[in-house]
Amino acid sequence: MEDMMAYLKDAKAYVDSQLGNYMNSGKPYLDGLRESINYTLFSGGKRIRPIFCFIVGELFDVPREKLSSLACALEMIHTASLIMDDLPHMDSARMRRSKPANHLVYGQDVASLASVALLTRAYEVVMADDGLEAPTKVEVVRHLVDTVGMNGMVGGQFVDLKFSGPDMGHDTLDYIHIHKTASLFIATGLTAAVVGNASEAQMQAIDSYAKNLGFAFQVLDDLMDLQSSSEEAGKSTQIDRGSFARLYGAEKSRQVIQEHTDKALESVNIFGEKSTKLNFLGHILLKRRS
Ligand code: GRG
Repeated sequence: MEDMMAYLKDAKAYVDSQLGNYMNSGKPYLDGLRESINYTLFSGGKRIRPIFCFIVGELFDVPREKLSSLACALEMIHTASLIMDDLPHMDSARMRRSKPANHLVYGQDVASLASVALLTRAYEVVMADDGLEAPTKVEVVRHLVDTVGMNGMVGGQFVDLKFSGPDMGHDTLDYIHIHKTASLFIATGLTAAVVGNASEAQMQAIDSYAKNLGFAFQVLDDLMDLQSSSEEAGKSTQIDRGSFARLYGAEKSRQVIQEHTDKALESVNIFGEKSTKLNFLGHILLKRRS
């Protein structure tokens, strides 16, 4: 357990330093834009997606350095989505990562550009990575654009904005959670597996792990949104529209979180002892408080 906590700390520090390398240069005119991007990018995210990416890489003996651009790209996409999600015409959130939301500091105009710039930078850093073979890069970027676009996070956000509410059905809520949140977990697992030349059966196992864990992650997020203060959660709470906890209550939410986490862990049994870190990740995500 102690070893794993040290592993997480070390992996997070590595991601932070690599992100710093990707974001520290540019034309002087753009200082204000870079400041806005870096404000949210370096404000204490847990770096769960990059860490998950490294853990999947380890299943196939892919060193962390080879996954550096991909891991950072995943964090960039995630952070871009947080900045956009917080905007007044979306969730209108006031707090993110324990600080005022990006648009409250830099304005809606700059925050919108920061989100799009960060999203675009994600694809750039993967495409510019000479350590990845060209066909691998194409496959990875294909996964990433599918994940972000209409059939992924953008679609999930649209359905959340337009169709969520107290009368929504289970299918609508499923659609939102899978597309808004689980899809980036799935892309994380599958892109790392692509770099590791995983077999079809291994891809399926990772897909199922990521989908179930991503779903459980969002339901727990909903529960925290309902039950925590914004200081505890480090972000605005009580604003979620498509919320499992709001629709079905705390008890059912906890049951669903446990069931999906169990399913996730079961899916990766095929990796034998190598699944230890995936199991650990499942357990700490289940226990998180922010
Ligand atoms: C990709 C720019 C872009 C847009 C896509 C806005 C949007 C469309 C989608 C919103 C997706 C979203 C914000 C989903 C919520 C996912 C979630 C539970 C986030 C919290 O993740 P943590 O806990 O946060 O990992 P930290 O701050 O630790 O990184």
